Amino acid sequence: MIPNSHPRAASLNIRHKIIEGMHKHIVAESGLIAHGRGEAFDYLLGEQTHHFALAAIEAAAAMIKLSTHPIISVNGNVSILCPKEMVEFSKLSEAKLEINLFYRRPERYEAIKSHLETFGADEILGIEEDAQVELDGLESYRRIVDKEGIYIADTVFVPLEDGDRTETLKRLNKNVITVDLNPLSRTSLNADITIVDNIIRVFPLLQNFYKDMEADSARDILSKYNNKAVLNQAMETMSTEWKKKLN
Ligand code: PTJ
Repeated sequence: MIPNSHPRAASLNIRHKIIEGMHKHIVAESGLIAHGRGEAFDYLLGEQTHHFALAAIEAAAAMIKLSTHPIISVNGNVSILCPKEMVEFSKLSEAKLEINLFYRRPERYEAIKSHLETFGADEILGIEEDAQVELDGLESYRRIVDKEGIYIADTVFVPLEDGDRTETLKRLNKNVITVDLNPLSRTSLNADITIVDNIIRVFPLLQNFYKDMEADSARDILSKYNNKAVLNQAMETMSTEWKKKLN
């Protein structure tokens, strides 16, 4: 039990959610390690959403708004960290959810599906064996995708992703949006839009930008967006934010 008065209570409670998720087969064992790496970067960012992340979230809303077939790729960590907000955004934007796991085990697909259904998800792709096809040029299990989902998507939102699939999706000429606290990961470097922020803070902001955005302003926002500049600003912020603690 974590006392509410503990100065790190919020962060410790999230760790426990992730651990519980692993016991329920939603989160992969490696998901705990991935979470720890994310925590370290978030600490360097002062655990807050910065201006460069807001710019990327706004651009992501614009890209999804202008897409004809956007898909949200769902993994174990994201399912545990923000199921309600993700399902709400999927409904608002009509970007379908597709479960796509790096550590592919049938019981994880079932566990994630029923978990998301308790938060209101009604259509989840990636489950039906008959609908499965493979992406060329990718060896990991992430190559197995739904023929009604990622396979035909023009835009794929891949929060907390590994680099191989991001490179494959780009080779297949898809737009890639990611959320990754590590600005130097291969995914961050190769995505079209990299949101350097904790996924627990992203979906509500994405919803707000999305619901007030018209197609004309979406085009304007995307034409001005520069992902490399965003990554540079994230690195600069990580290398200066510590001064607030030490000085
Ligand atoms: O559920 P599965 O089987 O699909 O596996 C999911 C994980 C996350 C285990 C898998 O995709 C993986 O191993 O990912 P990586 O290569 O560790 O990359 C995850 C990235 O997400 C790292 O760069 C982390 O810094 C970042 N990250 C971790 N937690 C968060 C995060 N970024 C944003 N918000 C977080 N909460």
